[in-house]
Amino acid sequence: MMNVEQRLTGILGKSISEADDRQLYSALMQLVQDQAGEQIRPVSGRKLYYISAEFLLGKLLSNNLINLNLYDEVKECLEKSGKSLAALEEIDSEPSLGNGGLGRLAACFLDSLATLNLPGDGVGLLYHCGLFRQKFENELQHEKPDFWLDNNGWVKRTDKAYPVMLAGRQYAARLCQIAVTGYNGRTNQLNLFDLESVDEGIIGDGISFPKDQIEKNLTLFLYPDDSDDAGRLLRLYQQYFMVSAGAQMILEECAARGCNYHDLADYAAIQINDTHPSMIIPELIRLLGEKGVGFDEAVEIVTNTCAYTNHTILSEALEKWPAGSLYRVVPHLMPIIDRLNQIARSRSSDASTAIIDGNGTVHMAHMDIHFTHSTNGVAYLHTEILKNSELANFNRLYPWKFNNKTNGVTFRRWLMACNPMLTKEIESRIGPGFKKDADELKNLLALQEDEAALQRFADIKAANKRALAKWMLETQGIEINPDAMFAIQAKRLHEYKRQQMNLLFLIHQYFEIKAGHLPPVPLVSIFGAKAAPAYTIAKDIIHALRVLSRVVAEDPAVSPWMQIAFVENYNVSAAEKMFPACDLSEQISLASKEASGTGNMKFMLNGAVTLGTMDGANVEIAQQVGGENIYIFGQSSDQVIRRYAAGDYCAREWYEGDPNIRRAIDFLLSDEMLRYGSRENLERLKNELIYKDWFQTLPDFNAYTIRKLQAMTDYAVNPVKWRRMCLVNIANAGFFSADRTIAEYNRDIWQLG
Ligand code: 26V
Repeated sequence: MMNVEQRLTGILGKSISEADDRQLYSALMQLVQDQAGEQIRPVSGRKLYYISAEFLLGKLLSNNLINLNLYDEVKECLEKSGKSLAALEEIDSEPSLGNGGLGRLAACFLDSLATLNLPGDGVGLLYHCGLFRQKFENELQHEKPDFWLDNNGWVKRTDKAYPVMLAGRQYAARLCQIAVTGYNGRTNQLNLFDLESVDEGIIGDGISFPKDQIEKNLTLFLYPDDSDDAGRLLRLYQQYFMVSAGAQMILEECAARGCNYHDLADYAAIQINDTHPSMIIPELIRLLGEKGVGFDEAVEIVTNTCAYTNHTILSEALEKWPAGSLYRVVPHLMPIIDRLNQIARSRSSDASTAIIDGNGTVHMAHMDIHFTHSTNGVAYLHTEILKNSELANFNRLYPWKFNNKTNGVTFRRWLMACNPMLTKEIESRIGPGFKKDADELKNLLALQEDEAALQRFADIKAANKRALAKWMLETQGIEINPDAMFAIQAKRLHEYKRQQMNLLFLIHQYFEIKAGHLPPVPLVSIFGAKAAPAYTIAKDIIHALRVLSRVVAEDPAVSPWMQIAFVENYNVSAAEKMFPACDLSEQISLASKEASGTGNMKFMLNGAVTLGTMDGANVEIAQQVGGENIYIFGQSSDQVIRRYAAGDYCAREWYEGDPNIRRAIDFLLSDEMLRYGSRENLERLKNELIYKDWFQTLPDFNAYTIRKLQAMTDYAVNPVKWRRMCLVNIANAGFFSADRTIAEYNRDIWQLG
């Protein structure tokens, strides 16, 4: 067996010190791909196809090196020749094929499947530009295309293509693949389809482009703006392109392994990630029909093969399409969807469970629940809400289909790769077993009373905070105080996640500091968030935070006590710097609205304490660590659901009745804010908070403020207690390993291999 140095020089045709960084990067990629190729295993039995519109992979170089056990050797061998792995990681571009949690979850699942030696491929789309790159001009978000594909060698084009009919015309879906390595496991594939005639030259200002030229724009962007009809239609075209090519590929692979189509469910398990791939149900029925399988049998086969995961209860995010749009884009599917609707209606007289409602709207989630054998939510509370309120009518019809699979994250990326110091420290205390069996982290609990050990963990946190501060200065031009407490809220910008409540807290603190009521510790509030391009209020919230950041920074009475850093273009790479450096993890969604959250798990794993509502997986984090190791506040999901049902929430009463709230909201239009901010944006946000506040920020404001100040006090006056809380959080994070989640999916839904 050749060592890394011999293999690299073999590929390079020269010594490592003679090669430049680009050559080294390519050679390393070659080495990884060769090694990954050797871990490909033949499939016997059932194979999983995880079909998803998003896979938010993040950079792949270090991740693959870790999984293939090459990381340390490569790093050392490069350093010996005066080269740095970090410099090569800079060359690696981040595949930005996702928006947030849903896409990142899919990426974590692929990692765990390969690690657990399970045969499971991803199926999705190869977006040339993926999610937009965020730029700020005058503290306002602007969107720019991200040409990540241009210098990314991980994607391999194959010679396979599948014909797909869109609006009566045929297009070719080219299969491209990214190898997915497991940690000491097997190699699976991420199969991404691309339309080769896509033309990046049609991109105009920002991320604008003509929405009606399918042949040029189909796989250009992730989630093209769906604020108008043309954008929505394009999304439908994308979805069908993905599922039709995917379904053909799945049938072809299964047939090659001996499947006669009648026994498809013995060869394939298909997991439908949210409703974006739901059309795979009628498409498979159609294709099975072409193979000679009768309609009723095809319906049964597809039901047994497919399972559906729901990721949100927000009604605006539950996909519904006008039947007219489907007739236009996929006329050949509509007769099948009509028949499925008839079957659905024959199973229940309850019109609310129909696939096509009285207005001719097609409800994708309804089709999923009727015609798959499993519907799961992504955290305990979320699944309970699905069963008891949002989908109660379906739960009465098919109680056996509903199940919970609490989300998890891969510890390879979110601990080992992003926090090497902590990983090493854990390993020195409890051995390396936790890398494969996350539950072993529990052994850290033995260190709870060991003050020297607690100090060591605190030193690592401090070093990670200094590293983040350095990165902030170098890449964002923001200087932050590494000795302050770091509170981080990093996630997509959405009103239900309530970044605006954090904003109101910060304004409140600004007033308190100016009045001489100094906090127990200086606080650095760090944000990372992109807003959907057409989501006006979300952009207004970002604007207000960025403007406030400047107001605070230039006030010498305030800036020693608080700083606000809003990171530009938050993505996986930025996240990897932020999670290890966090003291307080902000998980402050309105209870009942965040299906799970996964950032909450990553912060916990890296030794942050959660400040959160009893929402999503926060509920289970609280259960794991115990109430004394988490800061919980706010209304319960039951209270929120009752308040919505009663329809009696009036934001204005809170604004008028609470002087602190009024002072904070009024400040949005103060001279200080208007100095840097835009009146139009700030005024719109102010009015939204007073007259709508759809996600009940104001009723939770005081509880949030009190809990956050309590956390700051504990941090400042009782460091040993604080450090113990951090340790208890790390020690109890094992439950949130995606390995556990995937093992449960496999046990209850897939039964692979
Ligand atoms: C999508 C949209 C699109 C239209 C505008 C409003 C809106 C609001 C939310 C969404 C989210 C779609 C589904 C999603 O990303 N869900 C997230 O899935 C994560 C993985 O299960 C979970 O941790 C997050 O709580 C959940 O929000």
